[in-house]
Amino acid sequence: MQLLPSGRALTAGAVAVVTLMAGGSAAGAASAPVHPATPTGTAAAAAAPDIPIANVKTHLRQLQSIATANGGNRAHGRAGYRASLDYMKAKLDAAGFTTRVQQFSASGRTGYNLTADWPGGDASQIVMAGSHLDSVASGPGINDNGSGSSAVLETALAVARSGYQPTKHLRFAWWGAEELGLVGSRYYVNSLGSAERAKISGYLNFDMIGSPNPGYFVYDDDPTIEKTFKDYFSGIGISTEIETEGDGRSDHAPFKNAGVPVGGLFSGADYRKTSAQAAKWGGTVGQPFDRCYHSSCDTTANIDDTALDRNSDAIAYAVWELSQ
Ligand code: DTR
Ligand code: CA
Ligand code: ZN
Ligand code: ZN
Repeated sequence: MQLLPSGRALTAGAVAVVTLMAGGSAAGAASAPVHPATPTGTAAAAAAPDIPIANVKTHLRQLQSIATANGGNRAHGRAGYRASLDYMKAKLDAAGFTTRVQQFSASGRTGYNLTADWPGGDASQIVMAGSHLDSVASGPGINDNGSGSSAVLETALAVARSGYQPTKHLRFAWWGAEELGLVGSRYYVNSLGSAERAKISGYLNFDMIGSPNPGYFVYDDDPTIEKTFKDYFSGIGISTEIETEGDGRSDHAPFKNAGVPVGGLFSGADYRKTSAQAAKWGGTVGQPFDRCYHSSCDTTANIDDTALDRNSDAIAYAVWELSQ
């Protein structure tokens, strides 16, 4: 497998594309055997780009500033939530996405979902990646769930930067009122109708992916999605565990209940890390994966950069792999 200067591996097909574009012959330039494109010019698999952790952390700092300027939180129905959504939407509009804001009511307050469609791809095969954007009222919610929201945003921006034209259609989403009980995502799924729901070939959920004492958990729902994530992590030498507590605990649940294949990643919340887990992942035995879960200390200091980086790159890998 050929490596780019960045050290990232290229799939054999992508090597063929790079080699051909450089004027070399697909067969002659790569160390691994490369299957030259067929005469019909079948598109080679595109390799996901590295997601710059610096960019993800810039989004986290913005969300922190928004919370600080709005009573210390980004909760449903509060100014900090809408300001968080406006930040995300502005980035996506500038990058060429078709964005939509969906309004709903919960607990007597107005809530909002944000979706961003990347133009092109087969509209009957929609790959979705999403995360909840709201925090609890007691804090800024930087790990829960600024981490997922920022990583999904940066993956969407990487799609735009690379000019990726997948076979399937890409839609990214940021949900409101998850902390009230998956309200925004459930409202979205229910509002789709059965014909639209049937077009969603998979929904990938990211809720807490930068925990300070991190674990590497993969949702055990759709086997193809699960394998995609596990393949990524085994490729970088990180062992994973199945997320067994996740059923019903985040925004993949309404999609799963509607028959949509789902998957996702999780770095842990208030459960404590075992010695066996610390042996493979490092960190602190007996401490929670995130001791600031649902607390005011869930700030930009409550993030493990390595976990956030690895999970962000895994998101990009899965979005590219599942949309080819
Ligand atoms: N309920 C989520 C956090 C959470 C707890 N367990 C899991 C498992 C899988 C995904 C998310 C979670 C929240 O507080 O937002
Ligand atoms: Ca990265
Ligand atoms: Zn939460
Ligand atoms: Zn959450």
